[in-house]
Amino acid sequence: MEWKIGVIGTGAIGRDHIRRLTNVVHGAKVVALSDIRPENAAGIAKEYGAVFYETGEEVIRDPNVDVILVASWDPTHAGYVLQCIRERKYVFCEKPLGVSAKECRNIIDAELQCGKRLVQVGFMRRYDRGYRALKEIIDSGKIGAPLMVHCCHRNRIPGPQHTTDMTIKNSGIHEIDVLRWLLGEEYETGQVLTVKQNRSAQDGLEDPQIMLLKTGSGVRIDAEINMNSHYGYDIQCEVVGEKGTARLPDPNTILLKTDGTRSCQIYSDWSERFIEAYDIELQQWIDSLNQGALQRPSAWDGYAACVTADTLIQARLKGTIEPVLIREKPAFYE
Ligand code: ISE
Repeated sequence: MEWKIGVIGTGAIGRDHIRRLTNVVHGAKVVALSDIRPENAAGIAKEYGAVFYETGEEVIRDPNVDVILVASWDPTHAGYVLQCIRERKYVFCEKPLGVSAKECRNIIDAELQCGKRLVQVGFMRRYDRGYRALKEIIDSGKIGAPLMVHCCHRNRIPGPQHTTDMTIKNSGIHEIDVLRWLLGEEYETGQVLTVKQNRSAQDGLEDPQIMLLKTGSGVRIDAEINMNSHYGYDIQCEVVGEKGTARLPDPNTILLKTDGTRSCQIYSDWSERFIEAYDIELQQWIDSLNQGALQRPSAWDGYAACVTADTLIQARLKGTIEPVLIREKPAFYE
């Protein structure tokens, strides 16, 4: 079967997903799209032979559209996802699921009421080969129980709209999700440290920030979220266990030895670094639609990540350590 997909948002990630759904993924066809910049989206619609709509609502309502992919501006995600649930259409929503825990709670309530899982959230790191290998090692018990995790998430430069809150809610949210998944537990408390600020950070942007999290079993996590590394896009994660450590591998790159130097390329952004993870993620999403059994990350995972991000933002503003208060998980999401 070929799933007819409507894409909302044709910025960097939306456009990349349209290319992927058309040229890489089997069993999918992009048939409709929209974007707040119509001049941009109309051209892409023409290029891919899709119908162009002025609004995302029209994409969702189109009877020719079976399923939706939301890749628009973060504050619009929750509204589109709720409309998809009302229309009983499957929806893949790029992270974050909403810009507040409240928005995500509304999505969970709507999905529970509908009685069918329709939502998958685009936390693509769970599909990355390196993170999967790391999870296998943790689960095998080879390094004993995890005690600490040290992470860094470095972007070369931030986008022009980037804000201090987005460092946690749009960037650090990847660490929040992937570490919940790696460790298989929820967070208990969160705190944010601001360190000496980078003078090249845009006006008003607090950068870098360090997120500190403690899980229910007491694992301590520190994650540097840095928007101005200048040298490249660099994702690191090391898990320290009772009997050993395990570190996320760098992606495959050629080690070059020439002119008395050793060097290797560092990717410049997430679309290169996680290209394979995105491919696998969307192929598996389509496969799961065929099987009628959605995989995770679910709306619940999107909610848990958002509660944690909200908590960290509060903790940063107040300069305190805050409890992460996640509501009881409904059996529906087990
Ligand atoms: C961007 O929106 C992403 O989702 C990337 O994966 C992340 O690394 C980057 O920091 C975000 O701005």
